[in-house]
Amino acid sequence: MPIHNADIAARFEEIADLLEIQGENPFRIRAYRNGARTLSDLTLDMAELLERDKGIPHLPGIGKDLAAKIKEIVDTGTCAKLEELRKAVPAGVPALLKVPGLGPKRVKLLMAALDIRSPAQLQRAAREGLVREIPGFGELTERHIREALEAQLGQVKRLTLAHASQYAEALVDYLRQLPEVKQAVAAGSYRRAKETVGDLDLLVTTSDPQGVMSAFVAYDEVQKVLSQGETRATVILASGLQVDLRVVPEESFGAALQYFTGSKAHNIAIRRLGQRRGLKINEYGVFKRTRRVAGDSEQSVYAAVGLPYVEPELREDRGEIEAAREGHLPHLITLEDLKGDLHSHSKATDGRNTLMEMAETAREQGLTYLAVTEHSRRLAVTKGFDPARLARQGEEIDRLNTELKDITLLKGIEVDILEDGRLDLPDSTLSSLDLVVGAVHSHLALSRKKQTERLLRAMDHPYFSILAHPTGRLIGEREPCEIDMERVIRAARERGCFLELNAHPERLDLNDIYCKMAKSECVLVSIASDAHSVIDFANLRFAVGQARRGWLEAADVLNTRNLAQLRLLLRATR
Ligand code: DGT
Ligand code: CA
Ligand code: CA
Repeated sequence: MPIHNADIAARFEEIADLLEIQGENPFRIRAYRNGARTLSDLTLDMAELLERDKGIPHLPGIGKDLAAKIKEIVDTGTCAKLEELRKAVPAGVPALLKVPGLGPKRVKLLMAALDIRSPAQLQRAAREGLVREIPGFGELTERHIREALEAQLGQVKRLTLAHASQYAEALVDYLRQLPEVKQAVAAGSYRRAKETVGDLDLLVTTSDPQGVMSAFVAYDEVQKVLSQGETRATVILASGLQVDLRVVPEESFGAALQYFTGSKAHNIAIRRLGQRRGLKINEYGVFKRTRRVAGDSEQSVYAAVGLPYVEPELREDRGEIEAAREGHLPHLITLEDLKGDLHSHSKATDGRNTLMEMAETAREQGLTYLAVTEHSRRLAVTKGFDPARLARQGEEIDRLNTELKDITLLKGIEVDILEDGRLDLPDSTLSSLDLVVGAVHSHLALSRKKQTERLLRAMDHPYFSILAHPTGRLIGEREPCEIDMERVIRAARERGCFLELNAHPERLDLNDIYCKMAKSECVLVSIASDAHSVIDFANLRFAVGQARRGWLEAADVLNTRNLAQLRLLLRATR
């Protein structure tokens, strides 16, 4: 196996990580990291040099000691120092370092706080909610760790909500049209509108359980039947989605729906409330000793423990039970509350439809305004706008607005936020627009401090209105940028600008937790399609689902305002 510079650099990084976990001298740690960086930037191939007996040249950060180790690694694939360190730390710890998002600092904390020494132990702790309790970790970090581990250990393949919905809706429709089926619904994380779905949990009431079971496993898309009983079956669809189907008696439907909607944490809390009242709650009903006291509807289950109905999106044991008890449940936003959309693209840049087509489709979906926000020039691949093209589009929008009925196009831009927080277009250009949406598209890997300050500086511009897809994450593909979101949200409040919840199925950014954080700081959220074609407006419903998971009400969302109110709010940001 040929050893490349990148391999040597990786060994050095590993040495540095292990030294850091051992609490070694920071100076020595830095020496290995510097050496690794020099090697990765180098075009001279070390193995080749050594093979030709050239020796290792003088390089910044590579002294005698590291040069000897380079030779050792080229010759043997490893070095004594690394092997010694690997023996000195518990066997699972190097694997912990490979979990995305975990560096030596965090691994050290995990070892100290929870005595975690392997990915399997970490997974257990994350599932039990212990990781979030460690100072500096929190709920979101715990979730990222859990998801990274699941992906790494290859245990589940989670689909995005939008992706899952295509399969779920077709399958539920298929079941509903069977004559013997009374009710068919998808419960589980899907009903809670979680951004990714592990498997689908379907519930059916019927006069003929056997008939439903046979029809279910005979569904076109079923690729594999994992199990099939009298009232329960599990299959895998061609898409890879696993589906559990349960037939439940009608008098248990509410209890089953409540149980299988979850989340597990929410259910445990509800059951505990029941226990205090001497009630037993399970998927069959609510029981006092052996007598059924509730369970035909979900309302009846909640009523039995003294609570009003709790919307599925809230059922995560994140305070909804206390809120329900005190009568403070939010009145969640619905898709119909949206009056307009504040982020869209057209053919003029990287979209696929004309402004007219976009406007008419938006109107058909009940929207009364649509902001056109093309990319700015820095994003050359998208044919981003310079000031002249932006001005020309402005004239076109004026013309279209005289023709359009019941919908108004707003003049906007999705201006690129440069690495230092400046915007890609001058104030003189931005000042002519109705709104300015700012977005980060490059340098996503800046340090937390730099990335945060970059956003704060961008938001400080006098014409900045909305921060688009604030963390830059792509679900299952790209981790969110390192950002101090609390600071960003507080800055948005002080500055009087807004944050976006982008409806692109892989973005859904802000996520639920950050939406709730924004709400608690009274920062309005713009629920925006980021449509690049007329079909993308349909994604708004997934963003509304995420917003509901974030406890948002219509009043917490910017684009539930009518056009006149919106204009006032936008003007006030200046
Ligand atoms: P997923 O499929 O990973 O996206 O997430 P869920 O929430 O759909 O979880 P799943 O499919 O394992 O189970 C569906 C629901 O069934 C879950 O949300 C709550 C309920 N459930 C499952 N196992 C348990 C359990 O052990 N205890 C309780 N109380 N509820 C459970
Ligand atoms: Ca599920
Ligand atoms: Ca399941």
